Amino acid sequence: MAKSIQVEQGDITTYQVDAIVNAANTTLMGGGGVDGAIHRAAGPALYAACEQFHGCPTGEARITPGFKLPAKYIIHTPGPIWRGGQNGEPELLVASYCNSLKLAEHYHCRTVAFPSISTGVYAFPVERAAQIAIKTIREFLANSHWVQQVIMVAFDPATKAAYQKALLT
Ligand code: AR6
Repeated sequence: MAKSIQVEQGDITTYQVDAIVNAANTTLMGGGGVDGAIHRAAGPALYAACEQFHGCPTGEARITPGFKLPAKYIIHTPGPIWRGGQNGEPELLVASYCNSLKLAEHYHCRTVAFPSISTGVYAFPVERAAQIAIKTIREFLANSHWVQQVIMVAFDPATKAAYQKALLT
């Protein structure tokens, strides 16, 4: 199977892939946005599994089962909070994508779905985030063994357009 990056609009909690990524916070104990949607859909066992980690630093990633989700695994990564762009935000966003993909590779995942990390509550400008995400995923796929297909799942048309544009550059 050829490696690919796809951009789609949808609800990431419905994706039947090996792993979906959660745009979490450093407590890993749930929140709003996509994090809230994933916790609601996966059920309370996810909360109990996340408790064991005692949090996660920004840019790192942790893995749990998917529980009630169609996805086999959930990879949780706290992306950076945008504070003007001079505080390491781009590098931390690269780290979130990279460390999530490394975990997916380690767990032999072939298909991985990402939400638009940090561009909701965390206010990272979406055009810039999309360029960073696509570049990081491309570089990772060039050397991956297990990971074959990465799907960027946008929740709204403007986010989808930003990732489609990044895919063409
Ligand atoms: N499927 C795909 N994308 C979604 C879904 C969904 N079901 N729901 C929302 N999005 P955000 P962040 C999109 O705010 O900026 C949480 O409270 C959303 O429209 O979820 O990384 C955490 O606990 C946006 O495009 O994540 C943290 O405290 C994108 O997902 C904080 O928010 C990311 O928006 C993390 O903020």
